[in-house]
Amino acid sequence: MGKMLYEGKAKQIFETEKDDEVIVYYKDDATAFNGGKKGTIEDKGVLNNRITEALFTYLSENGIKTHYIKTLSDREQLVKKVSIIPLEVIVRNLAAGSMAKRLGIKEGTPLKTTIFEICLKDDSLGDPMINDTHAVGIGAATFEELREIYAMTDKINDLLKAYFDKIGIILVDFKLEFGKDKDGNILLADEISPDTCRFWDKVTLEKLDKDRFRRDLGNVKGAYEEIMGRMKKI
Ligand code: U5P
Repeated sequence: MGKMLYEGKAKQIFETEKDDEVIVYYKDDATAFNGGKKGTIEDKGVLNNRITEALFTYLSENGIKTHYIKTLSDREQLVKKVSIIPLEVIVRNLAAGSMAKRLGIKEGTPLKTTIFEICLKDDSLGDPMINDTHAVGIGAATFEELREIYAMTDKINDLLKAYFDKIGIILVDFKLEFGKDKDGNILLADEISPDTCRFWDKVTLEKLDKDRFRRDLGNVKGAYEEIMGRMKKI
């Protein structure tokens, strides 16, 4: 494998022989609360690699441009090299997590419209929430790029909600990241997995995502396996 270009909390990025492709390696490490809580979840890297593979393939079959090229092994994907737009785009279909807490709303409360939030990707600042004019003002993206990102995000939300509904899962909220390829095209990047989404069982409302780790609910690996197992039925 080539030189490691970057190491994040849950993934490592390696160079390849081609300068426009990189390898993503999925680790078992888990962090929460901006690194304040650390642990490992056995086989999480394998599960998130496979879950992301299936979801990025589904999204690209439905017209979403993504960085995903192919899966190389249980923990490795080949992806297009992009320059990451330093924003985390969060979609909320139901109130939960930080928004429920910040606004004093009970988790699970329906929302009158889908909520999009953007946060600046900066660990040292704890990924602060910003608005569109902050993002443009500090040079993180242009208004045109934000328009395209929101249009893609809206379509991704519709596709993912429909997908998970078929396997008895409510997509409560999730986080996306986007990057630009060498030609300036905006591509969906990073991962979509139980690390980056809240998944609740439609009937029991059981949490099947990283909140089991964040909140010490136990059976974290089992929840990720449950998501993978149901996805295999599609
Ligand atoms: N999220 C991430 N990474 C972050 C912050 C949030 O993937 O650094 C995801 C959570 O998994 C959740 C959604 O699905 O974004 C909203 O998180 P929160 O703002 O309620 O914590």
